[in-house]
Amino acid sequence: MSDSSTPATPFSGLTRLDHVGIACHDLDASIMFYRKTYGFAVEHEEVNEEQGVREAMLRINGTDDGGATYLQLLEPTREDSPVAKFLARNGEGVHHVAFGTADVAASAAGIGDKGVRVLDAEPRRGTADSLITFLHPKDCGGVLTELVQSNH
Ligand code: CMX
Ligand code: CO
Repeated sequence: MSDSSTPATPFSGLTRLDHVGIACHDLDASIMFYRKTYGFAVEHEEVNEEQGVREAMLRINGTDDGGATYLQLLEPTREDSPVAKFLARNGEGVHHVAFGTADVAASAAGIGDKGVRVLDAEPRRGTADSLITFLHPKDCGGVLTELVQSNH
């Protein structure tokens, strides 16, 4: 039996669900839906020009490592951005899942060794100065997957 107070870290270094990313046309309307329907509050809002998004993080629950699990609502800021392309093709809905790690570069390197394409050679700046990278959805059963090293 493992000790439930010290969860084992899998070889990938991924230890929790950090967030589910949801593509939307209108960030404010989407925030309002989650507030009215579930009572979820925005913890953080920003524009990330590199990723081409205006976004809000809604905190759902805390986690064992002192981090938290969020919904990330994403509105595109330009037509050539990943989220704009996704919306044009699929409409609003779940865009990606993101797993938390204490070391995004190490996790990405290990996962890359399994034959999964890592989309960023170097981790990029994510929400609230986190470090992020993405795995190609075609190598992950159709799921765009993000790895996040949070800055807390
Ligand atoms: N989930 C699942 N599949 C997806 C997808 C997604 N979010 N986005 C694209 N795809 C699929 C498409 O359906 C398409 O499949 P088919 O070839 O079977 O038709 C294929 O991937 C290629 O799609 P595309 O529209 O031509 O898109 P690109 O190849 O130009 O880009 C991707 C796809 C994943 C490389 C790009 O979206 C990317 O780099 N994403 C990572 C960055 C990102 O998403 N940033 C926004 C979020 C920021 C944040 O979380 O903070
Ligand atoms: Co994300």
